[in-house]
Amino acid sequence: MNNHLSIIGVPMDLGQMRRGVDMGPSAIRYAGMIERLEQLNYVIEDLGDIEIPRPKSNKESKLDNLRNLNEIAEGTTRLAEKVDEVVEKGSFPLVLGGDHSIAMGTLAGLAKHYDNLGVIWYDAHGDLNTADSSPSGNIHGMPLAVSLGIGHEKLTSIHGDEPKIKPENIVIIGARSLDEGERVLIEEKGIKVYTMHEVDRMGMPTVMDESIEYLRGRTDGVHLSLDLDGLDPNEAPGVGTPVLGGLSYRESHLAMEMLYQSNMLTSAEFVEVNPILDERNKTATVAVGLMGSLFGESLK
Ligand code: NNH
Ligand code: MN
Ligand code: MN
Ligand code: MN
Repeated sequence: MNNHLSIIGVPMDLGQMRRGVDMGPSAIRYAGMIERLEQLNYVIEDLGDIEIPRPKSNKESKLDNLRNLNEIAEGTTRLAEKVDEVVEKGSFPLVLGGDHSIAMGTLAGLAKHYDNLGVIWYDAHGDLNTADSSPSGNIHGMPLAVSLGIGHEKLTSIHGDEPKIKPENIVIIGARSLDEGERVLIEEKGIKVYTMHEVDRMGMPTVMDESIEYLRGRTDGVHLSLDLDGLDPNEAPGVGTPVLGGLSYRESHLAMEMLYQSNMLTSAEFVEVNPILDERNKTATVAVGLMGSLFGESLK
């Protein structure tokens, strides 16, 4: 693994309706992220936080079932430029959310450097909605669709007009809440999904072995987009849209360890940590623990 890490905080809460997720980057830093990673002998630079615009008044904010569209496009464009820069100089981007809408920016920045970027989407949700299929108008339910080039032009054109990823390079893990339109898209595009049903039946070791093997053959880089609500709300309560029956702490650690051992990861983001909804910063602490495993802790 690249031993230069660049940390980018994204205090974004505009992609959903629970305030507080903008404090995610602070909560994760406060939980000791830098110290934890420094012990693993990485060269770390903390680039601080991306500037995110303030939301408009409520009336203006939900045009076309896309809440805070313009502000999100602006903030994620800044993130894309930063991620692009970091990869350009040969460092590993580690992005801290913020709600999951930020993934549109991360993937747009990465897309400038990979023709076949692999994406592991670790999440209770598919985030494959469009304005037409979204039950909420919340853009954090849309970033995977947008990155495939499906959605509002203002979002699909962030940092480049081309689709940022291809459907066959995606693996979704931990899904247990998929909207109807998302199921249709998964079917239509042939996106690989390990729902909780598959994780329960096959076990995490097989799910990760298969995912790694699947991506290794077809990708030239792999991004981990980890939504903390992929974990069970008992273990990660500080998230805006908790769904029962999630991945355990141990399963998630194993997944991170196997990703480290695969030696294929080229970028990562940890999103949806909301310290206001949390219990004593537990969810940020879990995130930092998972980073420890992702960056090689168990093997030292
Ligand atoms: N699918 C729902 C929506 O589009 C919920 C999305 N919430 C998430 N996604 N946290 O990861 O609004
Ligand atoms: Mn570049
Ligand atoms: Mn998500
Ligand atoms: Mn989610």
